[in-house]
Amino acid sequence: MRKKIVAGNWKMNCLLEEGQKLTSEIVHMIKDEPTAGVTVVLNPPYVHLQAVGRLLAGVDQLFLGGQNCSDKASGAYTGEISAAMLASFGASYVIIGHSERREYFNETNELLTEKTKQALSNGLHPIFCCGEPLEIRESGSHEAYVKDQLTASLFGFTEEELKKIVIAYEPIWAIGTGKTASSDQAQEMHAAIRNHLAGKYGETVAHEISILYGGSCKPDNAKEIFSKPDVDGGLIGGASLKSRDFVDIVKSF
Ligand code: 3PY
Repeated sequence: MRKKIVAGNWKMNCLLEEGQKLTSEIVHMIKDEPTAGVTVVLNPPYVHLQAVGRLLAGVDQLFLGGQNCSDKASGAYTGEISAAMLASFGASYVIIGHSERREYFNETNELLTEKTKQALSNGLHPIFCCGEPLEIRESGSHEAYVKDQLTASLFGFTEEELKKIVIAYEPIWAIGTGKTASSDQAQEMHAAIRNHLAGKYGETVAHEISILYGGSCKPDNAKEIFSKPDVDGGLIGGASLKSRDFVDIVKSF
């Protein structure tokens, strides 16, 4: 059985107290409401990792994650945060290659391989993001585009390494735009991604990989999207900043 995962990507939002309040509310709701069988990951900004991690401690289902990590292990890289540092704060996951990082910080497929290596060698599960911009979707080459991203960044990893990676398919045209891929569009891409993984690593491995949908996922569309056979959860942006919405999404399986 593949893991069902809902991960909140807070992006550059929440001051310390807001982040603590949000986390406490999520912790209480998750404890009080049945969401068994879903792994929930909170990915706050780096500076809140310790405070959020303390609030998550001891809640079985809840895990801490980073939004990024360095491609380097350590050294004179001012402003960078290593995967080992994230792990030392109790993180279990790290988002790699979000489209905002690819676009605004020029992160390339090659760099993302190095970041993924760092994450894996420090015991973190990378949540590896892929997805196409609007013009690629409109040209009809979205499957090829996303497959190329995965091939370029991930296909050098061994089977054992790949099994630790979570894939997040996030069509860029659905991020922060209020537009969502339809559940059929999501299923089509998730199935294509799984097929692509199967072509390299075999069906058994491909069926073990959780593939999350991201891009304006909300309580009112999560149920429909999560009902699709190849959708194993979501990477949630804006709605992860509202405890009620986020937990309702967690309850959408
Ligand atoms: C979104 O839903 O907007 C995201 O970018 C999730 O990572």
